[in-house]
Amino acid sequence: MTLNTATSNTSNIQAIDSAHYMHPFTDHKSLAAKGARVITKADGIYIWDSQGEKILDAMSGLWCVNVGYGQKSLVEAAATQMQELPYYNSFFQTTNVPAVKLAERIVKLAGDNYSHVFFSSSGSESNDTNIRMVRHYWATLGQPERKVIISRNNAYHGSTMAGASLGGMGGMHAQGGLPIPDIVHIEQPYHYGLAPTEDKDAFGIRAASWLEDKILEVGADKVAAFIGEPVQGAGGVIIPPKTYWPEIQRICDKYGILLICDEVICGFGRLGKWFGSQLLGCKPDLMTFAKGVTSGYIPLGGVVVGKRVAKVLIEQGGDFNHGYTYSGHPVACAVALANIDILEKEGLVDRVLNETGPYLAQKFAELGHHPLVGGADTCGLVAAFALMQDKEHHIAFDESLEVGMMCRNHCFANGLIMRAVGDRMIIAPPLVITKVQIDDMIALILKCLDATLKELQSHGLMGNELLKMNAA
Ligand code: PXG
Repeated sequence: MTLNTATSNTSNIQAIDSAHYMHPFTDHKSLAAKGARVITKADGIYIWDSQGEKILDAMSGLWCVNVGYGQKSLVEAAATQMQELPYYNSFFQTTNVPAVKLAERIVKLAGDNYSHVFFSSSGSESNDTNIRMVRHYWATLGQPERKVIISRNNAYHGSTMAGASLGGMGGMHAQGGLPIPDIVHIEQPYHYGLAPTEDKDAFGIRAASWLEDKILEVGADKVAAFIGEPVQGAGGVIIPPKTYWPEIQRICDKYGILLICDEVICGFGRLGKWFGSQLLGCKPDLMTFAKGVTSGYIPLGGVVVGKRVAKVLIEQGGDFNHGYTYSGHPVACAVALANIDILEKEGLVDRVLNETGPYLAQKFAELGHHPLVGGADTCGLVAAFALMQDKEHHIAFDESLEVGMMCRNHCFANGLIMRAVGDRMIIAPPLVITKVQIDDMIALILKCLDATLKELQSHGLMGNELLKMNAA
């Protein structure tokens, strides 16, 4: 049976899927009951399922297909490289041309502060690398007790033991005895959720001050690094006030602790700059990347290493006993080079900054007039809003109603991929999206919001009805 399946084969694929394929982050009992949607092809910003349904992929796969689907030059780059040198490692004093070229190119995009790149195959692995690297850095400098890494609630830094520990997802910590030692968390800078009436800039400074509080609580001489996503992605697209990151930088500098920005989502143009930190006003010592570096066409990740860290590791660190079979994989690096070619030639990063990003911001501001929509906000081509039961009085829905899921199901049924994180609805469309396609996407979002509103009203769950129900 081929996977380019005809409609009649869908139920067969679903049966085999549920018999043999264990999916990530999935409740298999409920999936088996309805059957997985089988995605068979893709082009531009659209994917198709095995029933022939065309779906607007407003999540770029899983925040990664930055140049959109169907880019032939990426396929050609992979095929050519596979024929020439499909694999070789970089362990035993060897290297390969695509990895060298890509390291040089990423350092240039990152800017003056950086000199090296360490490659992995995913964001999770890269964050494992970060932990090993910062602890080795401090040990090399004669301060091995500087081990603690400070992260944030609801952060997402991957799903390995270290990645999930750095992350701040309660559901992940609850399984497998996490977090591992010496990782602590502070609250996220979620203005709309935590302090909607407070001045935004003042809140940004206050949220950053939680880092200083934690450093003092742990002891500055024990803190190795702070890690954060410039804009939190999987945690619900939390866009910090503009005062936040410069203040985080100031605090890290004050105590000499390393700053790690996890750019797995924000990197490679998502926010309108090559890296999110370039937009939001900080200069991390280490930057995690993955996803957009190859637009998801092939797995690749890594860490951009700042001069401060690289100098110590290279001049004094000796052997860094760490690396992966696929570090600097020639095929993945060749695809990344072709991907960066497209981003550059089509001017996609500037387009996000100057054209599609501002246009999306304007459209999301308009969405804010919908009765369900609270706190609509965008940054480049990530955007989110909260579904609110009574937005005038800032009353959220009861969590047990799973209103986000309700809305997401309407999206699914109407040919739109939009994610729900609790009651926050989030998008991150491919960077090739045009203004006309943004209009189409907004029209679909509105349709799904109206359908959600109707469903809520039909259950008497809007406005005063719900308040009455809660009081009863
Ligand atoms: N850091 C960040 C900021 C991420 O978003 C990772 C690290 C881990 O990357 P890998 O390649 O190991 O998956 C990610 C991944 C979601 C979702 O629910 C988001 C991610 C992965 C899975 C689900 O939005 N981001």
